[in-house]
Amino acid sequence: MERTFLMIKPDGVQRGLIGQIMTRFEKKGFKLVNAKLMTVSRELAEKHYDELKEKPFFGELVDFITSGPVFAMIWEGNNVISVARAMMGKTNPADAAPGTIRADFAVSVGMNVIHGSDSPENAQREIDLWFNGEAISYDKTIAKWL
Ligand code: DAT
Ligand code: MG
Repeated sequence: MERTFLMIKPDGVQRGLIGQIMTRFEKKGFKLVNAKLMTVSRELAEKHYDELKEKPFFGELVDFITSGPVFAMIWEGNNVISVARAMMGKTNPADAAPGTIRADFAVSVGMNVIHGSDSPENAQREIDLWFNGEAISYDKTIAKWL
């Protein structure tokens, strides 16, 4: 079963959006297999966003991600990587389709509330980086209805 790494960024935590965002993924039928509220070191933020280190906004991005606690999660389900990205909406909330998380909860590209892995390779890399690869395996009786 596919797994992805999702993270509610410091703006989402400060604005009290953790519950509403998690509810969307629960209602969709995805399974939560790990989660934690945590502060982020610069080292972790820089490793996480390593692909963007040459971008002009990299310093601001690391400042932002380390500015307050984030809520890190691993979710499991069919095609969860691409479906979670679709539920999040485009990177810039101004371009995100109505009904997506970024469209409904955010207005600026810098503070766009949520991160989600963009490929199977990055999902595995990010699950290893943030959770040391650890997730909870368990059955839900509802699974046969999904
Ligand atoms: P995504 O988060 O949709 O995967 P990304 O990986 O390209 O987008 O960029 C990571 C984060 O960096 C993004 O969520 C917000 C920030 N960012 C991206 N492009 C930006 C820009 N042009 N100006 C400021 N911040 C930007
Ligand atoms: Mg990305």
